[in-house]
Amino acid sequence: MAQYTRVSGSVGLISLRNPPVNALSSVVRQGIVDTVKRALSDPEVKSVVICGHNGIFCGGADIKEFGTTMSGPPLVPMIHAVEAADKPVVAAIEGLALGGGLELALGCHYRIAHSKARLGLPEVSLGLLPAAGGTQRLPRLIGVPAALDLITTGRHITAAEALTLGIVDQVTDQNTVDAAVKFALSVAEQSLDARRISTNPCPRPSDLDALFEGVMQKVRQTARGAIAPVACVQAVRAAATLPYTQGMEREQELMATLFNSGQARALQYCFFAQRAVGRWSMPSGARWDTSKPRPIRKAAVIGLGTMGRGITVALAQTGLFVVAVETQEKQLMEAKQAVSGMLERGAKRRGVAPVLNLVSYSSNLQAVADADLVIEAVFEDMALKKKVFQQLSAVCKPGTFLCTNTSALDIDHLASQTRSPELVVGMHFFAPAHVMKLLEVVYGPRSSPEAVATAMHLGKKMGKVSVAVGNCRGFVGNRMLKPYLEQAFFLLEEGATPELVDQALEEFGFAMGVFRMSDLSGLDVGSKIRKASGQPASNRVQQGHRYSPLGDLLCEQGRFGQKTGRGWYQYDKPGSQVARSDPWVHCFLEEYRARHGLVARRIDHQEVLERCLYSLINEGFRILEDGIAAGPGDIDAIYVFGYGWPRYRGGPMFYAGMVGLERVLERLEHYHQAHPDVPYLQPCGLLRRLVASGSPPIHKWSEVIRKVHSQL
Ligand code: 3H9
Repeated sequence: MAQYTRVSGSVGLISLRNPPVNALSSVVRQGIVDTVKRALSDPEVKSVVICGHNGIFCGGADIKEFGTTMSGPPLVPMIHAVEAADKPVVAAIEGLALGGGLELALGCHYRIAHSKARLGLPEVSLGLLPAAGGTQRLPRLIGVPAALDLITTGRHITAAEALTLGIVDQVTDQNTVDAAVKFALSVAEQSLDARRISTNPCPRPSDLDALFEGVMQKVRQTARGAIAPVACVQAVRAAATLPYTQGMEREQELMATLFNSGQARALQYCFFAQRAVGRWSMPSGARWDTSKPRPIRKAAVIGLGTMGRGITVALAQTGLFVVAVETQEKQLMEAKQAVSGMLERGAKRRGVAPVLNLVSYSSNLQAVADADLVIEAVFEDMALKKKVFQQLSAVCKPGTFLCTNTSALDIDHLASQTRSPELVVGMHFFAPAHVMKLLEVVYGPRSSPEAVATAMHLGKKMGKVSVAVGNCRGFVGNRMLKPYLEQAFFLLEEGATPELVDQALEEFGFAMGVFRMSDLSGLDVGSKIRKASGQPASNRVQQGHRYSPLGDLLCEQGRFGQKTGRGWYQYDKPGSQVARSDPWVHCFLEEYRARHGLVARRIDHQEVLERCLYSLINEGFRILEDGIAAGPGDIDAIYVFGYGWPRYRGGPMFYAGMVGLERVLERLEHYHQAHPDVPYLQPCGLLRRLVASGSPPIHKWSEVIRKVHSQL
């Protein structure tokens, strides 16, 4: 709703009230229409201030209303009515003015912002464009290039930047509403002619065509198939080339296309999935989010390889004291330098002082004795990790949480090495750990809700999307990756090239195809792990199932990926990132096929996508069936934030729903018939159950999953 009072004698004060972010729900829009009318018809009122309750101006249109039947007054005419007012209307921007919130402010005649406020038009990240006049007013106010930047990236800007760009008229450190009321009093009698942005011409850049061509090219490249950024450019172009009314028509047309697209639905689903992963209950019924996290003041990291270094940086940047331990002196010195460099570069980027003093280094495990939480990040070897956990259990003060950054190993096995298994959880970071958003928090059967809550809370403080998952080999992300990688190898055996597979996946929207990604992360790591688990290379059958040793055979040639300058591709020099096709790999594949009597056949993009993605999705259903992930949204958040799954496709489980569960089932059946020795292609029981239940929408899968669990 919107509350109305008269202050300082002649200022009508309208306050938006819709916690937590004063989103423009139908009730709020109705409230604005009513209170603006009231202020304008009150002869005592000479000017109006619009503010938001509770320190937030407005977070934009109410996303929860999208996809429902909209009631209440529409946003566009509501903002027009504000702009058309014959008394000055001042927006008092505290906290946030985002999306429709900023568009409302642009409809006001003046904008005063608090110095800590953030402004932006983030609609593009929801698959939309600022369709309440934002694409037409902003370029008129700040020029086409700056508007294009803000609208196509959706980035939030500070009040200071907004002032420099000319979006706000004044920035204050004082009480924003008081400053806005004072301002409103000072402009009460002034002409509003030049203040109605929609009536002003849009500054037309001289090189308009070249400008838009350049921007469009850049946007298409970074969008990788997302349609909203492209529509944003088209809408701003309309502002620069058409009169306002026609520009608005174009804005609405483009919005209608986006609004009804699967991409907008997927992106909005991701928005809510990202927030929902923090609210989850353990299968025992104990809710970790109601069991309080314990405060962590001092953390420790054991093992300073790539992962340990990244985790150390991420913890220190959160403001925690960190003890970084590496038993090998040489590696410790190198790590110290690397961590300091990362902290300095990060601080420079963010315009803050580096927090080098928060990190202390030691080669002695005793140094972690008084840490509240320890994250073990030594090499992925169970025997080594077990030893570290035994030592930690002996060294650490009682109550210290012991976490492991393992990407696949059994958490419970590690917990059993300690005196207090309830304090053991997995904290699976993704490389580089100070950059990647995802954190899998893995609970074993004995992990206490307090330990899970503490790890989840710490992850959130570190700016991660933390997802609680159950304990099984590979947890959620890597468990699903296995069939995906396996299919990619099988496709090579059957006649595909790394280039063909990668191209299909990149066209689908992945930032990198599976082989380019393997070259980046290093082929030797997986190979070493497979060797450690006793899997013989070169064997094409393992445990009665088809297996491809291609990755291991490549490693035997010293081709570890980018780091050695050779992998599935060739690179100009070790460490270079520009992948070039390598005839050696093609010969290697031909020889391999000849050796094993395999006849290469033509493989198209569709088969690549179906086999790689559907086998991954199939494993996702198994994970839901096993109760390892709480729901499809958790799996999708993991894939979007940790594995480069294109956000505009919503994550693998959402994508399965978009494709149609019957279709996924039918294709899996087809491929399993063709490859009966590949168990990952055998459709999972839950998928069959969902199809038999009429393929309900994704938010109703939980009902079917509950039934499956109750029958187990
Ligand atoms: C738009 O405006 C379209 C128009 O141009 C044209 C229309 C014609 N609506 O993120 P948090 C909820 S599109 C409904 O955890 P934070 C959120 O779900 C909109 N609900 O907190 C969560 O609920 P819960 C353009 C919203 O402090 C709670 O608020 N605007 C909305 O980390 C707290 O959120 C945007 O894209 C909303 N608009 O971050 C802004 N916003 O507690 C989207 C938030 O039940 N929002 N909620 O889980 C954000 O980016 C962040 O939420 C924000 C706060 C920065 C505001």
